[in-house]
Amino acid sequence: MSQTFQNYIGGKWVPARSGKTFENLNPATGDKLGTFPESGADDLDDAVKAARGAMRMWQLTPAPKRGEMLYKLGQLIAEKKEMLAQAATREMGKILIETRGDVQEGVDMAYLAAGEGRRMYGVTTPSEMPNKWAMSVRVPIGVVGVITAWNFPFAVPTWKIFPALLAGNTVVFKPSEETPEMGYHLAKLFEEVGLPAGVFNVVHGNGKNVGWPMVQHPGVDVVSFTGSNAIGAQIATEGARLGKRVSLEMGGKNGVIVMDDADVSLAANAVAWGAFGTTGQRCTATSRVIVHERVHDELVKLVVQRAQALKLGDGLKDGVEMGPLVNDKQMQRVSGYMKVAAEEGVTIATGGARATGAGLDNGHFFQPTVLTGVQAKMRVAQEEIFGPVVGFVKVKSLEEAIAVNNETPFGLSSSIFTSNVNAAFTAMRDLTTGIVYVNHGTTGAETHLPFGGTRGTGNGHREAGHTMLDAFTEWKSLYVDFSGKVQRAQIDNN
Ligand code: UN1
Repeated sequence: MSQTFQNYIGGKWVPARSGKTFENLNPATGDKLGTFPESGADDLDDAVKAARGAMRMWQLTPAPKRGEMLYKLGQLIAEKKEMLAQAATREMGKILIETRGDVQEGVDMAYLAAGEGRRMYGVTTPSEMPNKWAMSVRVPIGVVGVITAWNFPFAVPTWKIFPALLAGNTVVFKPSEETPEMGYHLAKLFEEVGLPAGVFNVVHGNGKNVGWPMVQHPGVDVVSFTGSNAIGAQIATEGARLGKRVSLEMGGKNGVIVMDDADVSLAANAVAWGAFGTTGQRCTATSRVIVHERVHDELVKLVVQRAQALKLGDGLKDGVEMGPLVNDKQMQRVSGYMKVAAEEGVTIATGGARATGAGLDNGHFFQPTVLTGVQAKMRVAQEEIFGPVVGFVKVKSLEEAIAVNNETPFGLSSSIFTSNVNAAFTAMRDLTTGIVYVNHGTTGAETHLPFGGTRGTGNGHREAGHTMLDAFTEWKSLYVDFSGKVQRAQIDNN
């Protein structure tokens, strides 16, 4: 039942001008799911023109009205949650309870952004002069280009697209070519709620032919990107050269600290969920456990048990607990890190190889993997693997644990398990990541708090939460002088 899909440009469904297409495959079964336009710079240009054409009308639509549209969209997403979750599982592999969560984040984000339509607060402040009035307001920037990854094919685009639209920008969206169907569904939902033509556009295709022309297009004012550091760095460099606003969300190497006073069984469950959920393909995935030597062996034993008990398979099937990696490239990458682990003298306590057997042979399945004897500076403890692999680093104290956690090129999420309130507050103060959890794993950020990280994880921006509009608005300061005189500020007002 493979279907043919199209781009959504200026309110119309159109193929790529070149007529080229690509296939969308199910990573669990290898089945063909659909054919999508393999677009190029010409299609992108059409979409940017449509977005620029709709800009003025959309900016002049009152923000509460823009918000109402997002509210209706949220309701529609909620109604279609199961259909959307199944589509997401089919095209990227994670299990249904996780794709339901992914879609639910879209609902939450729609309601959050909708409410913001009736706030969008500016700041008023007194003027330093008599009979003069001053305030500052947020204004939209123009056309926002959105480029996202496949691991959260619904939630992450909504963190960017909903605030951008609410603020009065128009959007051109390039979904990941691994998850194009979710991009199609989002456009279809916007069409159904009656979003005016050109306000939201989708162009399918790869990074080279669509993403890069989007970064370079003079009609795109802001680029919001979630993906790898290598690509993010290129976008930042090019964006700086062209004077664009660039918001980047990139990798993680998230650590869970487990102290000797922790509930070890709780920590083991959290580590297993954080490391193997979404098959480890989250930027917030737990990839390091920084554990006090007194509870190390007990924790390793419990996490290994949980890893070995996980049922792998097609995420649409009942009882399956972990789906496949998204494609063969990821399989090569994760397998490659097993060689690195061996070279570094790390012990593979469980897993370490492709998973095979009934129902697994046509998919990209990898065994849940636990590495022990990892040292803080090893490549397996420093580089993002993006698979179901977690490494244990043994430490002797809280200070050492915090130092180990902080010494990576990334700074997205971290966590501490402890029953000592002083240790918890010390960690909250000293862990240098954008998100810190206490007695909770590294995944599961909520949409109404800022999302993002330090160091190589980003470039200072935070998505969602009360920071959701920052990447997508400029500040405008307004002064009104009603004194009837020329009043001169600062230097000569005595
Ligand atoms: C991502 O992996 O890009 O906090 C985002 C979490 C999710 C978001 C992950 N809500 O794990």
